[in-house]
Amino acid sequence: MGLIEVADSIKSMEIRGAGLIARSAAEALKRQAQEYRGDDLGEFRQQLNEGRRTLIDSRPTAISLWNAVQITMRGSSSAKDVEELRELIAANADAFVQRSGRAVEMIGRIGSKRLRSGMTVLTHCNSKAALGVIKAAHADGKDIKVYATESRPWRQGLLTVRDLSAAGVPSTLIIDSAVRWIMKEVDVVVVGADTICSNGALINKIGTSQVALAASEARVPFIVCAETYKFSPKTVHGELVEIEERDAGEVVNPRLIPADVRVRNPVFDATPAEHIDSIVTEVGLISPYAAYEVIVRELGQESIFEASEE
Ligand code: RI2
Repeated sequence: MGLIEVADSIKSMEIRGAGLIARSAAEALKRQAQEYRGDDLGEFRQQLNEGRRTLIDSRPTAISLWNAVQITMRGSSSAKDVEELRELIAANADAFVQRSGRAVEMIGRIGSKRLRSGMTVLTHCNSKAALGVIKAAHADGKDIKVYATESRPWRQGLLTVRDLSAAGVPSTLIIDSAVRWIMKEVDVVVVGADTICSNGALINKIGTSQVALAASEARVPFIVCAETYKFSPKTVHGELVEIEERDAGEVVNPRLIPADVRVRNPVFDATPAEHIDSIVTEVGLISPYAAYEVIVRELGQESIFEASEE
């Protein structure tokens, strides 16, 4: 798949999940670099920069995409010729993809320690990182049951229950509006992340903040699973995360409602740090209030500088 096709697939959500879009973007840049046939360094750089922009613009909310592209392009301004730049991009992309895979595995190991046998977990949408935690606990022989929300309008909950069923984890699908009613049977909520802000707020699939409110009210711990490349250096500069609004046709067939009725389809929302018990990252389980530290230590001052340049 060429870079434009990857960007289109991210936009149409054939490629989805904040981690997967990040890995796919890094690989798309690597392929674009490998396929460049000329020997003009300036032209090559320009093509890569255009590719970078196309990927970043494919979905606006998940910072994983921006971080992946930045990390893949890092050091490219000092390359002396086409070959050196090509090799740098390929090495950066490979390192990022490996890092991402290891991070999801590590999060599974760390997060699973918070799940005890006999627990009922509620998860929202379809997060590889969150499911990694649940499946790791199950693989450790713990008796875990899961409530999975449907996650309208895309119904990623169906992917979640299929994945859990294949792993042998008993799961029950519920509609999104059943969350507060079901919460009395839940011991812990485990969700993924599209972006973690420097103030510890979580940006994740629409409805996450309602799940967090219901969990907070019922004193059920709310755990977020996020690789460190899901933390946002842009938010350090006070930037607000753009919440993607998708086509209303994803929510309802326009022929079923009067023409004067407006339909909105925001696909992410923000959960403040106060409703988050902890964030499981590949470098450990942290308080949401340590988000700024994670940005500085794991993504580096360089990323904060790059974010200010955008
Ligand atoms: P992993 C998804 O977004 C969901 O919001 C999910 O919680 C998040 O990405 C993280 O997923 P979308 O692409 O990276 O379905 O943990 O809009 O797989």
